[in-house]
Amino acid sequence: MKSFIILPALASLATAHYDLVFPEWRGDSFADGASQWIYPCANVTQEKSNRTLWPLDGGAVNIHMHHHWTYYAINIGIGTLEPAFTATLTPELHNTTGNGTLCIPKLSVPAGLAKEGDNATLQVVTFDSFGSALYNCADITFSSKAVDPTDCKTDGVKDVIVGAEAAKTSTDTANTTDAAPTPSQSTGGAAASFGGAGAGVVAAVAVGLALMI
Ligand SMILES: [Cu+2]
Repeated sequence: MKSFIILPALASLATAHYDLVFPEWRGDSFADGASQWIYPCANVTQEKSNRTLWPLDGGAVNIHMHHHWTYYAINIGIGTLEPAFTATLTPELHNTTGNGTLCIPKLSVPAGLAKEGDNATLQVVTFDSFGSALYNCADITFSSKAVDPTDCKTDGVKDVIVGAEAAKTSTDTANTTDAAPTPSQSTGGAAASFGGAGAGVVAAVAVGLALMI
């Protein structure tokens, strides 16, 4: 009986999800036969073989988020044909709130991971607090000739590293015990607004839970 309650909720979520704008995704994961729920690349095959040149030390990623909030991770597999995603480019947990576009201007690739001319696949994973995950992939070639997109911008999406606000707040608290005022104390206001953002994230998570239920 429970599945009758859960399935309509999943169906409504299926109308949203996200688009991978840059690097150009492997293919339209909203098309028939594709589903972003399917690991590892939304059941989009490499038949069209479109590849985007991407800088050796990492490049831009532009995602159009349709959900109110999500966690995300971006993984990479080096190789041409369905490489295994053995490395992550997001070692810290990211949380976005708001629907709109997220531009990561330069997602770093660890030195030595790839060399000129290597093919690879980027896997973007968005997931909720239950671990339900959505996938999209983009096939790339590492190249010194890669050109950054001119239209990558963040609009309507706030991206935070989970736990970063708490760490920053404790650092600022430590700073206030210093005898002399320091320039870092001027970030107190920023810390306060970070705290506000943290509350917003909690609220957004609550909204997300409400939507899932
Ligand atoms: Cu969705």
